[in-house]
Amino acid sequence: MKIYLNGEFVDKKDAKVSVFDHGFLYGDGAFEGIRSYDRLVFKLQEHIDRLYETMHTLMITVDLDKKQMMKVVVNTLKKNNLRDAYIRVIVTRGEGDLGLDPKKCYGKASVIVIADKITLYPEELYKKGMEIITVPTVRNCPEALNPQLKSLNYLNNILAKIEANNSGYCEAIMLDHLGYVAECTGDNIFIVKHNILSTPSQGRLRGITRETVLELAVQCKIETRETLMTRHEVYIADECFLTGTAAEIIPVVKVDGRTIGSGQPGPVTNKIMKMFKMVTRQDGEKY
Ligand code: PXG
Repeated sequence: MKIYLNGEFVDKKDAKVSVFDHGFLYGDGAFEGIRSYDRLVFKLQEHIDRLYETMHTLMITVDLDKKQMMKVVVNTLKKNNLRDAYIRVIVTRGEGDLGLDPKKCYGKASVIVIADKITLYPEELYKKGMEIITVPTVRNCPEALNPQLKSLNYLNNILAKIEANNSGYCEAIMLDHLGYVAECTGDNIFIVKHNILSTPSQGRLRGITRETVLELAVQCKIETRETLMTRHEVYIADECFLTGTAAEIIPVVKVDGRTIGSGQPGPVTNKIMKMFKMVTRQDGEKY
């Protein structure tokens, strides 16, 4: 495996960053998770745009412009000869002293691109649907650490994941600081009620898979809403599913012990899953 590290491709065993890198010391950095299907990188421009938006707010600059960054992603895939891949782009603040002050970082921002495979949930759950719970850890409030930032500081989500794991579940709903449904630990959430597809309007990452699903729904004339969502609305939904680059689209059939709809993946979920599979193999940056 060849990893892109600050301008060169190195072997996995040599892909190392300094212990003084503030990405390591403080989670001070940004990242993206991208997928490619059949030698097409899906929504590459959108992922790179979001990466640069996170970097803009974190005030991290890199030597590469967006076009060059996209080229690095494509070259990493070519170098590793991967047809279908999960790509992780990481930008850290770079090396500094032991204080948290970014002003004292003397190093350049580090840019790392890894192309590998990923499976988040067991394959059978994509057919049967999964059971999830709501966990006590609340999603970061926007005034503290905005969930729109895809930063290297993911402890909020990791704490929620630990709570899910401790209760025997592999995914969990996180509420926002007001008690509304925000998202899951690494996925956005959708519900279907009376053929209307809804997803939380706030407190969550603006997921690129989420945006794609909203577009696909419009294409097949399904009404969509971005709205405040309560747990009650999830419990009484006809269908529920989660979306994310790593997870793709996965049906949910039980939430906090309440069966959702028929207890099986519903027709809207199945339709959106089918369309997503098609679009990911048709659109994208060829390599
Ligand atoms: N919400 C959060 C909090 C995420 O981290 C998504 C939604 C989905 O966004 P996209 O743009 O991918 O549709 C994400 C991204 C993991 C893992 O191991 C998950 C993500 C990122 C990194 C790791 O579960 N999901």
